[in-house]
Amino acid sequence: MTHVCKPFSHHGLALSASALCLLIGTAACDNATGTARADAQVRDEAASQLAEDLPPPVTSPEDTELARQEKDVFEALADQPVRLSFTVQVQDQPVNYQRFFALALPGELVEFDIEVPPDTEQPFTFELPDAGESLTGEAAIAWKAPDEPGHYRLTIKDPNTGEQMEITLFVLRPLDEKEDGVLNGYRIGEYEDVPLAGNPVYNKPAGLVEYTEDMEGLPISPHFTIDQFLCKQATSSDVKYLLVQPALILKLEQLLENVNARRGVEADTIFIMSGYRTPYYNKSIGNVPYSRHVYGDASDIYIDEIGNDGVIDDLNDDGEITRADAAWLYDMAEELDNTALDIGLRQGGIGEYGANAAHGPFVHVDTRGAPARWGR
Ligand SMILES: [Ca+2]
Ligand SMILES: [Ca+2]
Repeated sequence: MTHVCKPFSHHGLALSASALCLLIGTAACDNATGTARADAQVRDEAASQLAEDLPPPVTSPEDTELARQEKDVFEALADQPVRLSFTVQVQDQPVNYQRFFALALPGELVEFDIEVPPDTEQPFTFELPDAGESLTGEAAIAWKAPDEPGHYRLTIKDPNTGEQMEITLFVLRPLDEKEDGVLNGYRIGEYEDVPLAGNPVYNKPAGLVEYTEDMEGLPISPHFTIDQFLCKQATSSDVKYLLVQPALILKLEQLLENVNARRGVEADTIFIMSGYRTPYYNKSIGNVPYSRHVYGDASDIYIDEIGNDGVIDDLNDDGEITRADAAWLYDMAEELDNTALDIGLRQGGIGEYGANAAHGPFVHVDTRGAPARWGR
């Protein structure tokens, strides 16, 4: 096995590769065919075919209650700094948020590389309370994920500034434990065996995050919690499964920051009307099989800070709640997507949706890896 740890070069410390590794293996949408049109925004025919197709669930009183609960969670977190002065490459994605997350299969090595700021004197430390271990003197670790699916905490501390990054590692439940479309009593359905057009972003996921009730309100980033992305399907199972990709959360955090800066307000989160969908649920609402929602990198969203009333706010300040408010959010998402590659984010799809009997105006945002536009 090749270790992926890298030498800590910042202070010229010559630690061996093995000393740098920490291995704790045993521890601890609207119908696009009706509304989308081929215009300059639709990059190509393939992109338009990938438009998400079905309306999400009705906005319900439960959604409104959920929004209120989320508000409480984020108000409790509001005193903490959102961004740190150091960046960590978490599974090759740059992260400088005070809390974030990573996904791994049981036993998988997960890489964390600190981009140590210049003039750093004392070495960073890594603490793993679930494993009862702590290491100093490294700028990179490869963490061997525990064998048991669940969530584990890693803290990366900068003793020079007192700053720290909390990372939740979700050890996934392998999808091959699924029997007859059901995993631990929760219906998943069937993923497509063959990726669309051979594109690996449509590969069947290897595992899913195991969600239990004690994880309610568990933050995965400064402004999002894991339960915001749960599938809306009805179930009697105590255990649920979902997938939420770090690339999507990085993009939504940046979008929220941009929206707040533009509006001069501090919305605590973005309302996630629909995040993960099991293939079973996705099929039941008649959506296209290769929806990005089943791969965990799509979200149907709106900003609902004012009133938390389950409806998009008057983002364009014209005194009305209309599709123009979704258009305002679409423009913000597009502006971000157009510069995504420059700031370490993944490009993806954006769709605009007006209100109908089932839902208010919203925008679809995903991180499929290439631009796609629809809905206008
Ligand atoms: Ca509202
Ligand atoms: Ca408006």
